[in-house]
Amino acid sequence: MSSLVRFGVSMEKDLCDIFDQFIQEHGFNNRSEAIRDLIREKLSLEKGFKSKEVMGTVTIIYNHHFKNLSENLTEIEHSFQRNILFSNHVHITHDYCLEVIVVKGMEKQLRDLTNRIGGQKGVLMALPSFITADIRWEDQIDVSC
Ligand code: NI
Repeated sequence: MSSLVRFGVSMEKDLCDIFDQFIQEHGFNNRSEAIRDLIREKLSLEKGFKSKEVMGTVTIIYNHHFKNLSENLTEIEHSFQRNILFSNHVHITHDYCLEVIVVKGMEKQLRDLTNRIGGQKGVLMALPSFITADIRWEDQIDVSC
């Protein structure tokens, strides 16, 4: 077993309250155990897909009042214009926007796009949802009546 490393984590109180609730509901013994599990899950999701062509969506929620955020998002999306088929924007409240970006390309590139968007200040969520573009649906779904 490798040695343990300790580090501090800062987060907004609201988010921490929700996280504590999550810990309780999922039966974790403490925050460290929950964080380790979430990190493993996230890393295993990212592993092994990077050389595949996929398509799907990146759903983002952000507060458009953050300085330069709208301009930065537009800039990022333009730099991935070959991967973005279209996007849709809904103003969900006075402050928050929901955007669904339909994407296609190598999974690694689409993860980079997702991470760049998710790393912007004011972005609450950048949720990728991809499937392999060459999936044979008849193998996956029983279409007989
Ligand atoms: Ni909006």
